[in-house]
Amino acid sequence: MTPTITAFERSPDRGRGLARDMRVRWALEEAGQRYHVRLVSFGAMKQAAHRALHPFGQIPTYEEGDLALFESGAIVLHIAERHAGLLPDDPDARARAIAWMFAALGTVEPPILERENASYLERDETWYAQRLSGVEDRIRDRLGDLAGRLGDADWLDARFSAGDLLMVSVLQRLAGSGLLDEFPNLAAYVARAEARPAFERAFAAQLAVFTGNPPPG
Ligand code: GTB
Repeated sequence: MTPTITAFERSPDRGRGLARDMRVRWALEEAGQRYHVRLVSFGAMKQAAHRALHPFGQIPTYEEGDLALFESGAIVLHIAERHAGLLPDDPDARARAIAWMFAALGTVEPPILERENASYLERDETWYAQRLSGVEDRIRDRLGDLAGRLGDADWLDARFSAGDLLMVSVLQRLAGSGLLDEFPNLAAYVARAEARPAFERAFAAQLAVFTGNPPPG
């Protein structure tokens, strides 16, 4: 059965791929799965019909037969568990890949989101510069540890996995901040992931929502 995901009808980033439907699209492309996309407006996201799928009135959601899921991490894990390509078969390697998924969402993403929220909501405060500097130092701590672990490797644990997919999705949110450039191996890691054909297909598909030029096929 072909799943249906939801995405913004109009994303504030205008197709830069920063909204969280992108990680789900990317996982589906890595898994070689076709999918439908239902675009939702900000108003519709808060209506009962969408809240039945997503208790917090957000995107992305994932529907497949009787199954309805929310939370991008849970959706990527579901796709990875049911299709080859995103989790290793070896049980220990699989557990480590899942640990990296949690690390991306639970350890690396929070200070990055804190920075984003501060820049949206607190930019005009007198103490903004000091707050930003503190948050950026916390991000640097995480990036430094991650860069140390990645070293010269291509991926976090031998082969590309859903752990890399989520970690890269999180790091991409630093685009334009200059923070990633302080860690050349992490910048190269993101670029390597973005060069994957599955990423390129997913990116083109989400961009097409804004340009009105659907990719062929
Ligand atoms: N933890 C949830 C998950 O991982 O799925 C978080 C879901 C979430 O934050 N969804 C956002 C949403 O629906 C879209 S992705 N927001 C609307 C609302 O809460 O009312 C966050 C996002 C939005 C826009 C950009 N952008 O334009 O750059 C980037 C990221």
